[in-house]
Amino acid sequence: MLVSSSFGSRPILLAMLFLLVSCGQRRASTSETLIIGGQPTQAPAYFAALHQIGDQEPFCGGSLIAPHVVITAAHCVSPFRGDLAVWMGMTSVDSKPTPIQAQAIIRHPRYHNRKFQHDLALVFLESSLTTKTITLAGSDATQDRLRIYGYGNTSRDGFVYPTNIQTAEVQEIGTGQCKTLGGSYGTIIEEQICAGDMQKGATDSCDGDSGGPLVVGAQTQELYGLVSWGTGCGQAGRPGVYTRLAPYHDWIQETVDHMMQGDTPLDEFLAALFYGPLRYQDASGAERQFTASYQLWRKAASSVATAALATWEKTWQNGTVRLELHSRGPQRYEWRAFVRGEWYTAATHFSQ
Ligand code: 4AZ
Repeated sequence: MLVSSSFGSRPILLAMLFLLVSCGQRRASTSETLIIGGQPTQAPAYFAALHQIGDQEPFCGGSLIAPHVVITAAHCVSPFRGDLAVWMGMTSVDSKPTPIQAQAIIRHPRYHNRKFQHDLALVFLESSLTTKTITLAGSDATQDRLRIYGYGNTSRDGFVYPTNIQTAEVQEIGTGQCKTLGGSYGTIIEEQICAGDMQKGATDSCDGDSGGPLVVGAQTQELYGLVSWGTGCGQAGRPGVYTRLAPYHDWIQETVDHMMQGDTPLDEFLAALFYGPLRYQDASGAERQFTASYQLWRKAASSVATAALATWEKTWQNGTVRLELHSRGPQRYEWRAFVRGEWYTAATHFSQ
């Protein structure tokens, strides 16, 4: 997430960024300087390149922390892009492994999309992998030598995306010092890490590196943080901001355990499975879109007698989860869900 130094111009900057990214991508040629001060490398086995099925380019990074779980930034999956998949351990976009689809996604419940705080999410994969996972770092001491990996922008003042994954070393700047840098840095909390090269801005993460790993250790790497945001890229005195993982170890462990044991709270479970927008054509042919946010679950005796306007189905650990949209008069909808062997009624939000 790129943040401009002046708060007021942020939406304009983001809109411009979007336009530039969507129309102006070009690949780095070998003669150009790569990442912000990085170099091409072999992708670590745990590195996940997030992409939308059918796309040829990744838009974010992630890390495999369990055979079926990738951790990434919440802003990478917010708003949800439907049909998310990962390429594991991919070193070059010219040589892609088989994509693995995301089956469910859980964002941190306190993720704040304006302050970019609690910027983490768990992506549960359709098939579990035998690839090596990365363990979460135990240490919480300020780190001099940290390493980043990603397919993000390699240019300080334009948009140049590399064919080969890039890596660079960055240095941690204490949270207290980072807060004094002003602008958006004033919102930094202990659950975030500032890292970069304060003097020269020689190395940094940038747009497209988001969600990717910030690791500690040379021989055995451990996951210390996730690329989150920054004010520009590779500017002196403007470090990159990362989600610190140590404060979230319990949340990560519990969330993974609950999903695997099948006792995730119902509304959270449904939102995790139906993470993409639910599209439906109404009687007039207009497309409506429902978001994956469910509330007020009540047990229902059965499904309603009327035929559903639309149904969506997902499987999770051999069980089928079914969502039905029913009509209750003009512009009035009722949701029914079959989950863990019972029918429920629900309220959901819909847009457009
Ligand atoms: C981004 O937009 C982004 N310089 C990530 C990291 C940094 C800036 C922007 C840090 O994904």
